[in-house]
Amino acid sequence: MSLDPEVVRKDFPIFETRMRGKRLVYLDSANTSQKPRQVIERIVEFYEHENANIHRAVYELAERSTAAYEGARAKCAHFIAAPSPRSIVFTRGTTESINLVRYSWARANVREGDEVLVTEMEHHSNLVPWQLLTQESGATLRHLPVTDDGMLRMDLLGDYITDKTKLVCVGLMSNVLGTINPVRQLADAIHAMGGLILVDAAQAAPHMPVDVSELDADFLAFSSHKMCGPTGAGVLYGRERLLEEMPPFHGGGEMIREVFADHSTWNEIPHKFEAGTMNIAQAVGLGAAVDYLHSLGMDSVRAHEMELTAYALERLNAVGAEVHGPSDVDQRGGAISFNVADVHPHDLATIVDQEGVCIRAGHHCAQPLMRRLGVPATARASLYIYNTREDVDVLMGALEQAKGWFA
Ligand code: 7TS
Repeated sequence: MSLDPEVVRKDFPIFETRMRGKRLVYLDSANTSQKPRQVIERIVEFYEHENANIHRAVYELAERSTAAYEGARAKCAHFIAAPSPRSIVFTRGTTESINLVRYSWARANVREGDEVLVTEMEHHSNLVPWQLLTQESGATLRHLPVTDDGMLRMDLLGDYITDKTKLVCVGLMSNVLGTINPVRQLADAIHAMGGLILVDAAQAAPHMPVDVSELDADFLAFSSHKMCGPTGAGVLYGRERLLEEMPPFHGGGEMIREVFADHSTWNEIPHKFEAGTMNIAQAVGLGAAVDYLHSLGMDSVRAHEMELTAYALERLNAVGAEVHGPSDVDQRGGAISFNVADVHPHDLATIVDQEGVCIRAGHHCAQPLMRRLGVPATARASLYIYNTREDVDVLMGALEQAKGWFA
């Protein structure tokens, strides 16, 4: 089933809003996505008909809210082909999911002399927690280099994944380069050494089918707000065996089984990791976002983005932009970073905004990658299900204008 972005657009009320009197051209979905009516209405419905705290009361209303929340968990499990909802922990988002692994699994398992491997293209969310962990534990943090065209140096794997490596932390899709990384190959390499792999799927989960078994991921993180869902919700998938063994993250209500004056015992997974009152409505909204994406079909979502990315790359090359990352759409998603000679990315973003076009400019929370690319910042247009060729054309017209101003 192919996806018609003009039809999809009609599900998103924000596109009725005009920007400076013009059509809203939203090309910043790698940052956060827009929300379809189906998700917005589900959240309203929850607050109007189901709202109560979860897991703690016997009355009918609390049973409804608990069913909505746990139903969302089951949807998320299905979305990434996880074997059981028990392996799905709700968090605030990718950043919190990664920090959960840092504080819980990694603190208990990574010691002085061990190594943690990240890549040169990680988002700060999948880098800074590992800097903090290795500084604290005396372990060594290593960075798998990136080629000039934005691919991982897989030829160096033998040097970077050794019997000292306890954890590999890698993004499935880069938020800057769009690169889809060979995560399964990395998983096989680290598993052969007895270590684990954590996959940052913040950019992949919204844009392509993700299957934790196919990837052989030990941990996988994603955020609701980048995939049509509300802010304040996200997922950490973990293998059940690992989650069972791991110490808790936050302490408080709901994550306990029994509490004594001086010690406590823990609830079963995944509740052991969900302390206090969670973002219930947001999790329910994430469940609705999963339903929405399923109704489109993740294969169709990916196919649409490949087609539109190919078009955007062709047009960017034609206006003489320097595009970073792979040129083959089989190897990349629709987050497209570029520089236009002599025009600072922030100026570009400001000029295209005059035409109602939203793009991001800056370091995209990937400063080490900017240094590797040899640029202080890039402009980034990122595509999603509601973007059309017309959106790309408007951007290109605006870029031509910007070039003219600085010529
Ligand atoms: N990992 C990747 C690959 C990301 O792209 C982002 C957010 C995160 C982690 C953090 O996600 P959060 O939901 O916890 O904030 N990326 C971007 C971006 O590219 N522009 O703004 C945020």
